[in-house]
Amino acid sequence: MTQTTHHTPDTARQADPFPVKGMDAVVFAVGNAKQAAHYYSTAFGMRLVAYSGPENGSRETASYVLENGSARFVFTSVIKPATTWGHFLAEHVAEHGDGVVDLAIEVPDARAAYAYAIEHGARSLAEPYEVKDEHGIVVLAAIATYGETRHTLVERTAYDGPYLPGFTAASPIVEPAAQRTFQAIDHCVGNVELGRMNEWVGFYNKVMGFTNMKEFVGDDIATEYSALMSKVVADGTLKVKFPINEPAIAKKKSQIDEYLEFYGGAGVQHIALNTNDIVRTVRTMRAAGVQFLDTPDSYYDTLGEWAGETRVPVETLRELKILVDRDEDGYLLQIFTKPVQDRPTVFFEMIERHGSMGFGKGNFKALFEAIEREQERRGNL
Ligand code: TYF
Ligand code: FE
Repeated sequence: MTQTTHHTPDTARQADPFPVKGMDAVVFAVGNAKQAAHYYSTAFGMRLVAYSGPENGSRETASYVLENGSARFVFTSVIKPATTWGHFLAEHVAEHGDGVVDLAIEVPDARAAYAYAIEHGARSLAEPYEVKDEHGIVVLAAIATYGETRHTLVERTAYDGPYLPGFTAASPIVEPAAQRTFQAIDHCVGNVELGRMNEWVGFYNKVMGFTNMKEFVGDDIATEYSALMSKVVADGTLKVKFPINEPAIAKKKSQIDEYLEFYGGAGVQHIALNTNDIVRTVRTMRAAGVQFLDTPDSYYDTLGEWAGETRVPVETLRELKILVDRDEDGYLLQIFTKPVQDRPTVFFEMIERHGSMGFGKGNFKALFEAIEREQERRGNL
């Protein structure tokens, strides 16, 4: 069953088969979580809120929990593998480099969500279990998605601690900026192997009852310039949005093929983060050394003709290389970082929405040309 969601459908509220509260966390397995926590504090403006490591009883792994508004990232690295989980994480980093192991979803009832998912064909990675400490109880379960990525289903209604039982509260690594650089996770994108996009879209349709959003990149755009196909699935309230990309056979080597080659298979490609002041966000992040994709001046010369007026003067957009897209619902401003590790794999998007619930389809040409310039510089085109 494939449905198309334009806005929140009325039917979704009546009988949501898989209710979600939102993204719980994006969990990264990295080679050096201590330094990653520093980068996401100083360059992305996040705040360290919780920690687990040898000092509080976790001898196998160290995990740093960073937040910005409702967005939560967890960086885990292995100190000394002892269990299956430690070995899995160590091998994950060896094979994929720094990357996302878990797109954790907060649900009101983890047992019910897990049961629904398994009934509808999900592969189990962890049956529902409880973890508890003095802050309360969290119920967790996990199912597999593309590549070696998982969705942990997190029920935290009986818990008031800093992240999960076993974690202790921690203070920011540096003095946090007065204003946030971003405040929520907008969407999490997966790259899957050639010809498997529809299979994974079907997975989310069946296993989570997610429906397809109207924006997609099909054959037409793919062969013209993008070298990828893309569809977006979302829960009925649009709090969790997962675009899925696959490579397309085009004139040039697909950026998705480059990712699959260097990541070693399917995985998370980019995380988009909501800001309500993208100009301030980009200035702050650039000043802290974050590198963004370039956009040629020609993009801004014709911008007014099709994008119309936005909150931000074109000259400021041009200065900072921010992209604009407009549809019947409104507009959005967006920009993409370069990959944030040496492998050309995971990157981030900053997005400021004004009505539009799209993903920047109008920018695909400019964006993909910018990505291809980078691919060429890396010798992968
Ligand atoms: O999430 C999206 O669909 C947009 C567009 O390699 C996009 O951010 C799609 C594929 C890609 C980069 C951006
Ligand atoms: Fe995106």
